[in-house]
Amino acid sequence: MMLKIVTYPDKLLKLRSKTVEHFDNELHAFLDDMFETMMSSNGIGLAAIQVARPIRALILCIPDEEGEQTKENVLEIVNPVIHAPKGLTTYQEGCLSVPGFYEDIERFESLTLHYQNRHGEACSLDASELLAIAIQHEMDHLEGKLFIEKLTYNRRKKFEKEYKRALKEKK
Ligand code: Y12
Ligand code: CO
Repeated sequence: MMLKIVTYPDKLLKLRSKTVEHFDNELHAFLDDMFETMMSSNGIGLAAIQVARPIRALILCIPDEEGEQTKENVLEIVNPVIHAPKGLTTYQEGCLSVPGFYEDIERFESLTLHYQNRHGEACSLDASELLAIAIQHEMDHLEGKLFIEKLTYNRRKKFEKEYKRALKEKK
């Protein structure tokens, strides 16, 4: 089932998401719906709060060398914790909840992630490049934070002006 994506400035996006405790069929169906929603929206990452559920779950589907995104490549990440972040890198980020806006954001270059899968099993992975960036972007959503909050004062002002204008034009 396709879910509705919450967009800025909806206050829901400011909520801190809660730990997932039940790894049941309802969670599995929700993760499947998140995947369908992300793929239909041309996204590579989606946090549960972006579809109005304040739980610590996110999905990622980083395109392979051919630029293909497949269900086999999807990472379902529940209750994640970052360990050993290293280095810094900058990437032009976008977000399905802030449509049409892209900005350079600085993140850690690599990290180890501890998390649970859809069955509640403990997992870990080492991430670098786009995967590491996407993990940090999506984990900020779990804290109620958006990438635009990392902009300098002047860039943020420019964003608010452009975004408001775009919203008006859409109406
Ligand atoms: C690097 C940087 C950021 C992330 C987080 C995940 N971000 C996305 O998946 C963004 C997707 C996105 C897709 C758009 O295209 C459509 O909506 C059709 C888009 O364009 C517009 O809204 C006009 C913007 C963002 C991971 C890795
Ligand atoms: Co986002």
